[in-house]
Amino acid sequence: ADAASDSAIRMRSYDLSSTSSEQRLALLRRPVLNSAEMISKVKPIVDDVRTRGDAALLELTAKFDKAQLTSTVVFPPFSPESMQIDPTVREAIDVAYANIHKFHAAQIEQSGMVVETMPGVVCSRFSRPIARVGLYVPGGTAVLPSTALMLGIPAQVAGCKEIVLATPPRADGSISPEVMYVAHLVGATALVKAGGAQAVAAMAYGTQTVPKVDKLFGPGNQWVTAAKMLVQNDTDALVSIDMPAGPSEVLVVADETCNPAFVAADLLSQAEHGVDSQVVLVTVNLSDDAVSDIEAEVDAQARALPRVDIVRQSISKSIIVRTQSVEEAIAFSNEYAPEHLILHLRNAPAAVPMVENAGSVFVGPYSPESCGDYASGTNHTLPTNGYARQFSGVNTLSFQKHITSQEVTADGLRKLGPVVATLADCEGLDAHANAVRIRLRAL
Ligand code: HSO
Ligand code: ZN
Repeated sequence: ADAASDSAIRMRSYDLSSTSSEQRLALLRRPVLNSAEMISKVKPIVDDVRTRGDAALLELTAKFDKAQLTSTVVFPPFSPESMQIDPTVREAIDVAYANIHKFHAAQIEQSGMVVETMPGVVCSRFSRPIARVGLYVPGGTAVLPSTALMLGIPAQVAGCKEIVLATPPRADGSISPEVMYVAHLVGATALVKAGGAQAVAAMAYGTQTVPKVDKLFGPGNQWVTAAKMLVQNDTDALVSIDMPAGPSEVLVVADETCNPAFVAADLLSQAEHGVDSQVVLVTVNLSDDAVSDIEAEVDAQARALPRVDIVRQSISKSIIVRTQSVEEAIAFSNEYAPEHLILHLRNAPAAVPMVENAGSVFVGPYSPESCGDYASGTNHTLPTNGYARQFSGVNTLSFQKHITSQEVTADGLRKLGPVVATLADCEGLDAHANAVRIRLRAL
């Protein structure tokens, strides 16, 4: 064995009580992503697809995905052969679909909101689906039918009319049958065999065959993320995005009641996503021996993983932060604002009310992140990079917008009109004042 595979697979350890405020900030930081540089790299690709459409898309797919296609888009109904999957996998997808559908259907507002702000002044708010949505399902080192479920189900539940799903094809030009099956379940109206920045550009601007969408969703590598940010800023594209995405993360809080093997397994499930995955363990009053037990489990379990080479790199960049209390641990977590927060605590539910910033929370020893990644019902498209401070994960509302409305009666205008006219006078906008006074005079 070479030196690299001999060395222990371990995280760096820090004691929060003896770290300076500067060090603490460093612990909270994610590795820098050079978004400006990435945007300049994806710009030529995006421009090429925008100007040359399908021809550019086919060339880029041949170049990056090694697939020689003659057409990029497949419309439903999808052929049964393209969706042929193992029956056990099909059943698992069906259970996941049912749970995710149930949780996201519950997020639909049953009735709009109606408020009479003054007698005769009725304000209301109601939701409408975003008509055309583009869902990006990454390919790369793993096939991700789960991401197709997480993006497709809320789009379906919200009632989006066009659901365009893009994913990179395999070298033989096909899409994994699991992703095809999910595309069928969620009612995708078009399937685009393209990946990366080129897929994002195709959906943002539309091509001869790819339908143009109003909002783009989904995780992706740096290229996909940069392309989403670029098209979002182009008023010609007139497209919005779900959230700024970065490498996936987990923060695990563990006290002396934790099972070290469970904690290690949770850390590794996130570490295997990619070499840039962020894994943080925050311990609460753990003895040196208890920390060593977790470290030994991480090392042993990691060595048995097929993706050990990825895990070795992500774990070596990950940290253990030692704290003295649950309050201190959750305060650190709130500052870090993790995408996933797992609580291995004596009384995990009692810690949930203290959580201020997190994408999704996993409460207690039998709630691994994997459940939320696949099938419990919650969404796995969550804010990373500290954006859990201000962003929610993808949910049914992400596929809707709200329209407000007001209806003012004559009596209502008698009361409200003078207020509006006064404010219009104050801003020197006479036409605004006139629109009210002309009516008040007619009353
Ligand atoms: N943990 C990932 C989602 C995922 N896991 C997909 C497995 N498949 C980011 O939240
Ligand atoms: Zn995962």
